[in-house]
This record gives sequence, structure tokens and C-alpha cells, in this order.
Amino acid sequence: MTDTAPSDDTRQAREFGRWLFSQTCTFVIGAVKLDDLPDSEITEIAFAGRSNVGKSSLINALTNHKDLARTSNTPGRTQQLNFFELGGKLMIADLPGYGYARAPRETVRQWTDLVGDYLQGRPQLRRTCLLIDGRHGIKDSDREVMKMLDDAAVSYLVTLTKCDKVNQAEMEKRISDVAEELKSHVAAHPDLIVTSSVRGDGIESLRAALAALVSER
Ligand SMILES: Nc1nc2c(ncn2[C@@H]2O[C@H](COP(=O)(O)OP(=O)(O)O)[C@@H](O)[C@H]2O)c(=O)[nH]1
Ligand SMILES: [Mg+2]
Repeated sequence: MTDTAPSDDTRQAREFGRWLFSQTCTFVIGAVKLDDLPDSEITEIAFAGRSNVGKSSLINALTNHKDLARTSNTPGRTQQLNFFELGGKLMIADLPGYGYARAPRETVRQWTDLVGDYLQGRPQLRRTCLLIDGRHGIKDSDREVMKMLDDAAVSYLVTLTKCDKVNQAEMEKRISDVAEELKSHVAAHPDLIVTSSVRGDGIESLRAALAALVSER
């Protein structure tokens, strides 16, 4: 990756991203069935990924909160979709994790029942960030979800997490492997975002990319 001076467009996008994500963010609902989904029509984005990949940490980092996403998780209700509203302009969905149990196939099938219906039937959903653990790369359970998203034409942005845990050489290899695999996925956004919620890498870029979905309107 090269480090070039940002263009005016990039600078403006980052500024808007920074502004948007500094707005008040509030927990809306933990949805356990389709009827619970907020009936707001504002632009929506979702965060999906395996359990423990860093979804809640990334939402907290983006919104500058310490425990926004985590505190709303009711133990034992891991299948709930948690919604947060940001400044009345953006709805953020923290989706339940998949692939944790030893039978990934079964977990992904259960995951797709509610989450699949949500992802495929939500017109205001503009982008799904699919989080992939930067230490491990794409796993089979991720591939199943990517296939489901491809088949349903749900556009997703692959975001590598925990890059602070991986040395640079390994990270470069991981990025090129993941980018190569993404080429065969029709609904995958061509960009790849590399993040660390701990160190802050990629947070500004991701804010800018997501805020652009709001400013486009
Ligand atoms: N080193 C490091 N740890 C992280 C990062 N993001 C998340 N974690 C840790 O990974 C674990 C799971 O994170 P969490 O956000 O709860 O994952 P979720 O299940 O996908 O919501 C927690 O112990 C986090 O502190 C990161 O960027 N770097
Ligand atoms: Mg979580």
C-alpha cells in the first residue's frame, strides 16, 4: 500500500466521515424477529462476521464509544440484531456472529434464517461490512456467507480486523490473498479495508467510505 497525499475529495470525505461519526449514537433495539426491525427509512449499514471477529469493537471505534455495541448485547440472545442510530442520519446494524460452534454449517444455516431474511429484504440497507479476522483470513463459514450475499446481490465491503496482531509482511500476504479471492465474488466491493480497533488503523477510511453512502443522497 502506498502512502500518497490525500486529494481534496478524499480530504472532504474524511472530514464528513469524522463529523458524521462524532454525532450522538444511540441504541435502538435488539431485534430477534423480522417484526422487531426498526421501521426507519434512513440509510442503513450492517456489520457481519464470525463470532469474536471484532464487530462490536469496530462499531465502538467508529463511533468513539467504549462500550456502546457490547453493553447492548443481552447474554444468551446471541441471535439478536442490534440497531444503533447515528445522528438521525445512519442506522447501524450489529449482526449476530456466525461460525463459532464446531458445526459451522449448522450455525451458518441458523444464522441465515433471520439474518438472511434481513439482508435480502431491507431496501434501505446500503452496505454490509463483512469482517474477516486479519490473523486468519477467509474461513469456510465466511465463504458460505459470501456466497449467500453474492446470490442475493447484497453488496458487501470486506474489512480485515485486528491488524495490530499481525506483522506487516504477513498482513501484505493476507491482503493479496483476500483481494485475489474477492475477484470471484460478484457482490464484493473491490476495496478492502484493513483495520485495528485497538490502534485505530483504517477507522478514518472506513468512516469516510460509510459516510459517503449518506452524502450521496
Ligand atoms: N488486538 C485486537 N483485538 C481486538 C480488535 N478488535 C476486537 N478485538 C478483541 O477481540 C475480541 C472480540 O471482539 P468483539 O468486538 O466482541 O467481537 P464480535 O463478537 O465480533 O462482536 C475482544 O476480546 C476484543 O477486545 C482489534 O482490532 N485488535
Ligand atoms: Mg459483538
